[in-house]
Amino acid sequence: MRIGITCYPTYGGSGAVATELGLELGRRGHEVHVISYASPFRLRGYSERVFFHEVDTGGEHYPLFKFYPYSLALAAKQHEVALHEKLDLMHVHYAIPHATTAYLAKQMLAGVRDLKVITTLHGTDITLVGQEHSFFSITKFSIEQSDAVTAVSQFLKDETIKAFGCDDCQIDVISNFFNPREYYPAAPGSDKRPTLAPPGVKVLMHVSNFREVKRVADVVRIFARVRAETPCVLVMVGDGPERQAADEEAKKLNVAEDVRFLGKLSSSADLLRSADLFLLPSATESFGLSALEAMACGVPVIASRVGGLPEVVVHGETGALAPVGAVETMASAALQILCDPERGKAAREASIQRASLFTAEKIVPQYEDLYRRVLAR
Ligand code: GMT
Repeated sequence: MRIGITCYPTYGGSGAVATELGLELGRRGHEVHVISYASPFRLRGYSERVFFHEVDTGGEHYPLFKFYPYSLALAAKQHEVALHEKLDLMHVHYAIPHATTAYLAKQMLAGVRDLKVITTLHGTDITLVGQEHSFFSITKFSIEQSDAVTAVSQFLKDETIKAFGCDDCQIDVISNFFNPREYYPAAPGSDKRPTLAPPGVKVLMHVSNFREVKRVADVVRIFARVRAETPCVLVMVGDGPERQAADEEAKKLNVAEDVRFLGKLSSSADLLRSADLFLLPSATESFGLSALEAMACGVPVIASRVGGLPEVVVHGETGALAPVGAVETMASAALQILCDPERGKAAREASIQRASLFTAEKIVPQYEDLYRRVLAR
């Protein structure tokens, strides 16, 4: 198939999933055209059958525009690529504005070809932004006009139906996945652990875009509570608006010397392999791709019991779930895993086992099936 993919290129789960999907589809013989305003952070180097098309973001050219109409430039680029590359379908990730621009591109192409539009809902496009008054009607319209809609968890499907009331919308749940070539447990002695902490010191890790929803100050609070009981360091991968708040919390709690902010990395797999525990105390999370990637590396997860996280993390087996903001509960669950070797080993094994349900090999064919069904209509 000839497939267009549009996603946000920035550090975050939706861009990561969209790019990993594109790379996997390329490996499986499809031709993939990724369309966005920058090359997505996980699209590294050359990959056979995967091509990137950059959308102009305007710069200083048009004094008439107070705001550059990026969405129109994107729709025009999606149409241009679909026409010239003879795309069968456009798979957009994150509804706003991608599902809307793809709808426009589809209408522009009508008469030449019926470009099928598949929209994958990822999270805040439904739970936050899409429900804001200014975006509600266009988000609902764009979802309803898509030829197929997928959600990354059952939670997100239910939320979409609840929020937008599209009872007859057919939404397929296709879970996020990981690439086992990159995310796998460490072989003894092969990890980066010695560069992160001396022997006997535990490594706690968090990976995110440090948005408010991630509650990174809670990550630091949980760490401080754990550190009071056992020697450990906290490795923070990523960057975003709440980084300073996390930094300040670490100073306030007198743990800053053991908190390392590594910034944005295109892959955290090597680091995850060196971790003992992953923390994801988010306010909401439609799936929690970073938790899945940690589990794939054999790292148990302590997370909030919200959204789609219970579909990934199994409480008491692959880590623990607790109410949002329950720092004490999360810290004591962390200590049980870190300080009881039997429990830690069981949680690591259970994490690997659980993650194996979400490999690319199991999930990507579900997208291919969906594409075939939509093209056959
Ligand atoms: O919806 C978002 O917040 C953005 C998105 C992203 O680009 O990081 O994250 C969402 O999509 C990921 C991939 O499907 C999920 O793993 C995240 O749970 C989800 N984030 C939230 O729901 C907050």
